[in-house]
Amino acid sequence: MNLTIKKNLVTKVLFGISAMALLSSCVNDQSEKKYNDTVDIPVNQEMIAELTSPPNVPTPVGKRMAKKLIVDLEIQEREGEMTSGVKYIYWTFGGTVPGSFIRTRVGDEVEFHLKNHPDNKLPHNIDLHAVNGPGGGAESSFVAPGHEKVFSFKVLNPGLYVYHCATAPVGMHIANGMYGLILVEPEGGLPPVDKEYYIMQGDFYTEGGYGERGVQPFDMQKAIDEKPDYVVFNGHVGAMTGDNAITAKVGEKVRLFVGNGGPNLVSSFHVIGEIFDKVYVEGGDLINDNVQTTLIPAGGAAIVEFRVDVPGTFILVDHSIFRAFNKGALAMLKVEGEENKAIYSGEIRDGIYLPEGSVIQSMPNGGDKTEKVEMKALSLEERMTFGKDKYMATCSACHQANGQGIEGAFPPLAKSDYLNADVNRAIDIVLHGKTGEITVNGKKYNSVMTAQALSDEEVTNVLTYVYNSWGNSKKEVTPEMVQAVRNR
Ligand code: HEC
Ligand SMILES: [Cu+2]
Repeated sequence: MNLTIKKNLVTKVLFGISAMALLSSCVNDQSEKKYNDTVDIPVNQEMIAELTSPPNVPTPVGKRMAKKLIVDLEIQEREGEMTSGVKYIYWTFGGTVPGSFIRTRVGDEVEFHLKNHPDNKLPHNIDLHAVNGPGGGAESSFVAPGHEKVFSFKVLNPGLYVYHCATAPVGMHIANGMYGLILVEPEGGLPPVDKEYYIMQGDFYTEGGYGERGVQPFDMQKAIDEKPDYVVFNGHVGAMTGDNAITAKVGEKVRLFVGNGGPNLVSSFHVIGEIFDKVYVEGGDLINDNVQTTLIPAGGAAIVEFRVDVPGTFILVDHSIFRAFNKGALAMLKVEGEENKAIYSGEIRDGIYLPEGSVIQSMPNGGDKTEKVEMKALSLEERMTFGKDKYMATCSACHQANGQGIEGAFPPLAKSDYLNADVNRAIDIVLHGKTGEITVNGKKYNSVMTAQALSDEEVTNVLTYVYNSWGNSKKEVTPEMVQAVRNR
């Protein structure tokens, strides 16, 4: 009943708008017509919306008729893990970051129930970019802990939309994870594909730097300065890597619903080793073909589609690349199936280029055996200090700030059984690099570590630091040990 009144109101307002448009001889009558059509789409039945946690999405709408769609969403403030050993208090729509995925079609009448869990500390609300109305629903949904607000809206425009909390301080509510996606499918639904996934980027600001342990509170100043410690997909580092990677089979068509909650950064979304066959630019009607990297604004989204042609692990990144390798904006798509040598040959030949060359390249200036003029550590304490500096400058880009590594790409040094088993082998790896399959703490890695251009003193310091940190075996490495390995 309430809805009919609203609908009439909307029609009247729209009528007013189209009259005005006519007066100002607006040329855009095509889209104006579509607009009126969607307002007039009738709804008869009622249905409870299926809501899903990332990276999953609800069943496609397909050919279903427009309905009254009941969305039941609960706000939860809860502790989660940003990265190993780092806790963060997330504010969430439905218990996850990003919040539950909502799937609708044009013409649906959404009856939105926003519940604020009684254990929560703060009031919240919701602004859905798919809503035509004041604050995108924010004004009608402001809800205190232990309460529920109900409001409804007619879904008019197809596309992929962000929703977020808009309670002051708005930036802080968004920075704590209060965002998600609502999809509005066109009449008849989006064309079917084989796999669909939900990914959303967000930037996080903590008092401690990247990887600093313990419960990390939100840092307002860093947020204002737009200097995030973490930039991640789906709420935390590694949410979609290793065992949590999304999957597909060779030949399948994959559709990713990609959003960006911000609060600050825009995303240069890219899949390493894939080309997007199709991008619904900014989540709207415009389709761009054959795209390498697509820009996703803060508070915006895109739908990207591609067929996976060959097996392997494809890395999803924000191509502002330090965010990927140093702040967490890295996810994985694992594709299984038959090789296709016509599309990708793999390594055909590993030719020797330099007479004394090896598979492993040295960094420029590498392998320099002459001792530079440098400060020698005089105590274990000094070794640890120099070693930590060197670690942060050289090793942390791959093995991460507290040695936790990145599953599937860089093995951990923290509590590494491989490291602790053999100190001479570790020295050899730092001096000469490492390639080929190894198993570290039960997980396989098969990648390349380049030889590090470090002096004997530097290798001694960095490995002493590594062995005396993060629960490792506390071995002290000496320059003599390094020299012995270098000369053997
Ligand atoms: C460019 C990325 C990169 C950098 C920089 C790097 N490593 Fe590695 N490291 C790797 C990869 C990849 C492997 C695994 C190689 C393989 O699969 O055979 C590895 C393996 C290791 C291993 C053996 C496996 C384990 O987890 O115990 C040790 C020890 C190690 N690295 C130490 C270091 C130290 C110390 C530094 C800094 C001086 C460093 N690495 C710098 C990428 C890197
Ligand atoms: Cu909020």
